[in-house]
Amino acid sequence: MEQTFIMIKPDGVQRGLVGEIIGRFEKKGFSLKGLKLLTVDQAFAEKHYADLSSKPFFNGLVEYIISGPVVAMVWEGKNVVTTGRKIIGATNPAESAPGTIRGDFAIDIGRNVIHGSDAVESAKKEIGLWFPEGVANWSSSLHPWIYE
Ligand code: 3AN
Repeated sequence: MEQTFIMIKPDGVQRGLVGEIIGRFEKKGFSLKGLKLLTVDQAFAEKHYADLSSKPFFNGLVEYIISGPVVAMVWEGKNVVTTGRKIIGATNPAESAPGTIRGDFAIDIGRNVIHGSDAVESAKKEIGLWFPEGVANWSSSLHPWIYE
């Protein structure tokens, strides 16, 4: 089954949005496979955002991500990468639809509360980076009530 990497950024943790965000993924029917709260250092943040290293906002982005603890998670389910991005909403909260996490809880692009992998391949890479110890192996007994 498909997995995605989801991270609640420091602003989401500081604002007390952890429960709200986890609840949205849980209520959708996705399964939580990995979960930890940690503060990352500059080298780790630069690795996570390596694809954006040439962007003018890169340094600010790294500063923001290392500014406090984040919640790193692995969620599993059918189409979880694409559907997870829909639950999160557009990168710029000014354009994220109401009902999405960023649409409901964010205003500025540089404080957009949450990260979600943008493709199955990047999800694999990010899960490997953030969870080198591996993730839990369990299957929800609710599957027959979620999947046909
Ligand atoms: P997403 O997080 O929606 O996949 P990316 O991968 O393009 O978006 O950008 C990663 C992060 O970089 C965003 N979540 C946001 O915090 C930051 N970012 C993207 N574009 C900008 C921008 N124009 N100005 C400031 N920060 C940005």
